[in-house]
Amino acid sequence: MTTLFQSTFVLIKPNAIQRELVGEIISRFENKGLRIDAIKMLHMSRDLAERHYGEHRDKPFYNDLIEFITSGPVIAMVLSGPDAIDTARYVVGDTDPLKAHPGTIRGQYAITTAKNIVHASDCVESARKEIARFFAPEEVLNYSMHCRASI
Ligand code: FUP
Repeated sequence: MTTLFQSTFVLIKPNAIQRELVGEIISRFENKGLRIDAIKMLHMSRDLAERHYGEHRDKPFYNDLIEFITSGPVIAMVLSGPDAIDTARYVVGDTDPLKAHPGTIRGQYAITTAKNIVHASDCVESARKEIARFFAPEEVLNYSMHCRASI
């Protein structure tokens, strides 16, 4: 299979910040070999939350999802590397923490789907849209990791 150098979008959700898991979560991605190209802390507005989760607007969990994601600060990141989209999803684990492997972020730290600690883009098109939704082009840096053989 061809390896593509990609960028993906990751969001650390409010409960992860409340539980002081930010360093641990970022380390998981760094240790895997993904590069941080952009990072910021923000409190999502209702409007931004509704745009981010627009595809779920007809689902029964939608209102709770919007309430939760706007309940406190989040950390938004752009990560890049070989097959970054699938790689980040692999590090994150299944949407349902009951199905997520214990070595994944959700497998280790989440107990409900509703508060599953972290979001990562699921495809190239979502990654492109989500990066653009949270970051201006000049906020996303492209640089080389001189010391790292794996990238
Ligand atoms: P994912 O791409 O893994 O974040 O999963 P989805 O896009 O399917 O879901 C987005 C968010 O909706 C989840 F992170 C949590 C919420 N959700 C629920 O609360 N209940 C569900 O049954 C499914 C999703």
